[in-house]
Amino acid sequence: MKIYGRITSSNVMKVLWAAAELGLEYERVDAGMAFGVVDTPEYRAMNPNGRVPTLVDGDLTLWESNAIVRYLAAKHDAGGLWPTDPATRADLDRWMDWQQTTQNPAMTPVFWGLVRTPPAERNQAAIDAGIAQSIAAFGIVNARLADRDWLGGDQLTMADIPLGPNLHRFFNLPFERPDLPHLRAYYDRMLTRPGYAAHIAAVPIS
Ligand SMILES: N[C@@H](CCC(=O)N[C@@H](CS)C(=O)NCC(=O)O)C(=O)O
Repeated sequence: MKIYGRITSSNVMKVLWAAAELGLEYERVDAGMAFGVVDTPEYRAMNPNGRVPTLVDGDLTLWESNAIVRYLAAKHDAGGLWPTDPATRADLDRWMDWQQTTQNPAMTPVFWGLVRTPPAERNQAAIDAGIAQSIAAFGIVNARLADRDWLGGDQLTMADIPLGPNLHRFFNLPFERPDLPHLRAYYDRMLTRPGYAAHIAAVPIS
């Protein structure tokens, strides 16, 4: 199995954490930003978006990080990370879609503004709007976690993995956050997972 993508990408981090939870062996190929690769015809043939991550597993070439997490969980841990009951799985799929369509777009201007833009060039209004939207989005997760340790209940599932990288950014970027005790306990729980510690918490936010 081959995973294309630089380790600083939040979307690559999801796949690396999932692979660690599943105990999978793979070769990782640096790609994206300073590494280039993503604009080559060979890479575009695998992933026409020119983005990372891309997974190659035998005859399957797959892009979209959450689809990759879902695939790996289904292939290697059906009944565990990937629940077999359709209603249970739909509940988790919903959180994964929400991460891509609601949570991540809120955090993107905050991350880009505070980490990848020099102070003199920052759009503070866009950063502030992103912070407000991120607090609102993570407030929804905080409420969900009032009676459970993980999004799906008392076990880590595939649905928790996509939130991992942005949760680390949320708690470590320099802005004011309200007290979100269930969310903070969730992040602390993630930090105890060796795959999260190695592939997300230990990687500089850059
Ligand atoms: N929806 C896609 C987004 C992929 C994406 O935008 N990846 C970013 C990194 S997080 C990227 O490729 N950036 C350009 C680059 O690294 O060259 C996914 O979840 O896989």
